[in-house]
Amino acid sequence: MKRIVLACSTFLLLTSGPARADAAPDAPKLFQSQCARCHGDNRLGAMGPALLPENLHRLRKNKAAGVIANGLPATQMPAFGKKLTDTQITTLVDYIYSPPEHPPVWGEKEIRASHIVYPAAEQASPSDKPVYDADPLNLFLVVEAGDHHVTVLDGDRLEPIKRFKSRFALHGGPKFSSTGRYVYFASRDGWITKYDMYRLEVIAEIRAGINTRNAAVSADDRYVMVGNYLPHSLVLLDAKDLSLIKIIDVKDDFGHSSRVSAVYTAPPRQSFVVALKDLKEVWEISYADDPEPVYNGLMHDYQLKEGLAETGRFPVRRIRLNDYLDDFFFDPSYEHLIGAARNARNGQVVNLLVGRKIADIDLSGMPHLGSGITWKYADTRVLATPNLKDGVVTIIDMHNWKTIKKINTDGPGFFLRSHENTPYAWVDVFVGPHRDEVHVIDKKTLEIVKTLKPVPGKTSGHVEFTRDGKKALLSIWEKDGAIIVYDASTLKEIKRLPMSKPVGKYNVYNKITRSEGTSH
Ligand code: DHE
Repeated sequence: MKRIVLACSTFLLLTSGPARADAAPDAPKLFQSQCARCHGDNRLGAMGPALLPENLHRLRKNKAAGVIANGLPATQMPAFGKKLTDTQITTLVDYIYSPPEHPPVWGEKEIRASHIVYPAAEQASPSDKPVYDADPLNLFLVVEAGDHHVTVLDGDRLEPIKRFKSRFALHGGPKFSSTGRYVYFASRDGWITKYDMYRLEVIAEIRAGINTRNAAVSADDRYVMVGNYLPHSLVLLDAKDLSLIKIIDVKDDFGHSSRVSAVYTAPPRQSFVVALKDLKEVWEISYADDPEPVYNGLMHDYQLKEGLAETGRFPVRRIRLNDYLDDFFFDPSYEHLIGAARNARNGQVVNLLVGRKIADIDLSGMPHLGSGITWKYADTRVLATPNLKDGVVTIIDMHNWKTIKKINTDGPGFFLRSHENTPYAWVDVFVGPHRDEVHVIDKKTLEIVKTLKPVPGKTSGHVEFTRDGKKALLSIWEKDGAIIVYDASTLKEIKRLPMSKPVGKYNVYNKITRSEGTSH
């Protein structure tokens, strides 16, 4: 563990002189001379991000070549176009998109060595008051992917109160502690950052994986669980200072390992629930001091014996399925999880009490269940989800798991958001050609009542509401982007705040009260 007293701001020069262009380029040598100082000798990342196929899968090779040639504005990645030939750039691209000769290791030693506890950790006290006069529960965190920063936004005055540099490429929703005092961010490169929302300071950081999916915080505020693609592991951290508690290898009975698709907390069950990319199993890991009563009250003895692969602290209960379950979504009682099935024809409902699939649902394509939401509709509750492949929002009755309606949209979309106090649900469609549009759906009629085009030609997506549900904040996902604030009932624009590719935004109150209109 490192204790950092002063923030270190070293500006590293990437190059060691022009590379020779005549001989056939030697990729490893070229990498060592041009890239290793920032991206690590072993490509696992250092000041710059990791450069391994798993970490790069979202970037097309020709784009990567462009980044090497032209650099990345607002980062320390310089342009190599004048120093390297096209052949050398292609060689580097091929190299970083190839698996390394020796599979990278990220185990206990590496995780512990990455641990940083900042002075703020010791200074923070339970009696602290916020260092600002805004409502701490109506703050928003806005993740700005353009230059890898986070803005803390006052949700009443709609003004930023702080902006700080984040780790490279944060992804997924930051997870708040139960009072909203602390928040935990996860980056795609595996960095977990704990931030104090009262003092507005970073408390601690640790790199839990090489390529991380997401993180969850236990409802009792004691643990953080991190799910990784690389290596195939779950990493349990102490939420106080992010120190490592346990690494759980993700393997089945035969030793087949799996990437983790997603991990979430199920508060009433005092457990983490984990979806696996490569095994037909869902895992439930209890964080209760004594998990027996939780499981015993809910399962037959047979399932208890069958289901618990490990005993002792943090036992892994393994629910076997007959299809893979990717991303998923809980019902409000946390008894069911609703997941996409790999067959791309239907979704599946798994009952956590009995530990098996209880229904198939009509969800084809690629529903983005992590952004599903629910609301009361007539005498039932519905689940609604957008779809990453089809221009459709599917509405499902949660009492019988039947589809009530498919709302056709102008394209596939990522995020659907609402709030208890608003009659509308907002869905973006930016995966398709109408990336500048957002539909507003009436939750009573299940009809699109308005299509907004906030900035023609510019990508718009991801909405989050103020704690009272009266205002909706929408992102314009461009380098010179913005947050646009709307009156959630008149749908009129109130304000624009310039931001650098603001991806997601997260309201403290809506998250800690587990609002039905947002993700948790
Ligand atoms: Fe996400 C959340 C998976 C690509 C922006 N995304 C999540 C979550 C999962 C997920 C499992 C929930 C994690 C959580 O909050 O704990 N995302 C995936 C994918 O499988 C996918 C399609 C491919 C991948 O590369 O991983 C994917 N996601 C993207 C993007 O391309 C987006 C649009 C831009 C980006 O930053 O990468 C993106 N994902 C987001 C955001 C959230 C998210 C903003 C949090 C939404 C929220 O309101 O909670």
